[in-house]
Amino acid sequence: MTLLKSNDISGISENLYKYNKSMFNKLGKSLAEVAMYAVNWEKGSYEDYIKNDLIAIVPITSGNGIIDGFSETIKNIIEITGFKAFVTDNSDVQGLEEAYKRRVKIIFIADDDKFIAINTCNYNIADNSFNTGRGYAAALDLMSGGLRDRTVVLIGAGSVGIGAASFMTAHGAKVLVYDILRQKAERLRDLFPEVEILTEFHSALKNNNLIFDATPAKNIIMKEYISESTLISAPGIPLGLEKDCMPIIKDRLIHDVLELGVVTMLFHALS
Ligand code: 2YH
Repeated sequence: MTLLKSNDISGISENLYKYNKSMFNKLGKSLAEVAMYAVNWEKGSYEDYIKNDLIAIVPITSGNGIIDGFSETIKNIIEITGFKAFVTDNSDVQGLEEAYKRRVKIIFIADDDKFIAINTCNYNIADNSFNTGRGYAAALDLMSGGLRDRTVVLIGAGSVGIGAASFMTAHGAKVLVYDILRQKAERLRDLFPEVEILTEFHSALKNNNLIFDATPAKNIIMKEYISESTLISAPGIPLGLEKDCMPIIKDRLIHDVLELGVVTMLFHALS
């Protein structure tokens, strides 16, 4: 799991408008609409939620401590969807107290291992890794014109991979999973029996044009795997593509540091 550094998130807030626009250009939907699709949102317009629901982000000091700019960036990502959010003045328990006193609907908190959004009314808990997987799978579905009966090579069977597989199998994709630890691939296959385990992903990447990279490994996707029809969803930090792939794939690549995962968490917590 990647522990974010201040450097990883600098620049996100300033570029949110541009990011939302590029999402629309690639997928025909805004960030919020992709997230709603990812969580199978069935509550219609979210205008009333925007009017009534307040969201708090509580900084957490445990482990490696507060990441400079993290909470503020989460707040800004949430606000691009129209919701009102604030970072509590205090951290940890006092921050939680502050959030409850202001009667917030959703609380975002993250330590070194887990990042969740809690719905204080219905007790829903939205996990960042699982929802990042779902959000990016929804993006791949939209970018490809639908995953039904299409083959997707899924690299990485951790919690992001599990989230991705849950969306993709539910939408009729044929998922081929590879993990460097076979046991993890088997655990994912136990959850989704229709998934097939790959023992070697290089030939699978050469022969398939839909790729989901759910690993934090560097340089595993090389230029030779990329054809004119290749589409890649890659939430991993750092990005798994070799540098020389970028000019050819950038318009057919979904990748960010936090944005889509956070907005998908929000809609999961609200649903
Ligand atoms: O970056 C992380 C973890 N790797 C989350 C894992 C979720 N997939 N956590 C952020 C820690 C934030 C810090 N405690 C703060 O500023 O509140």
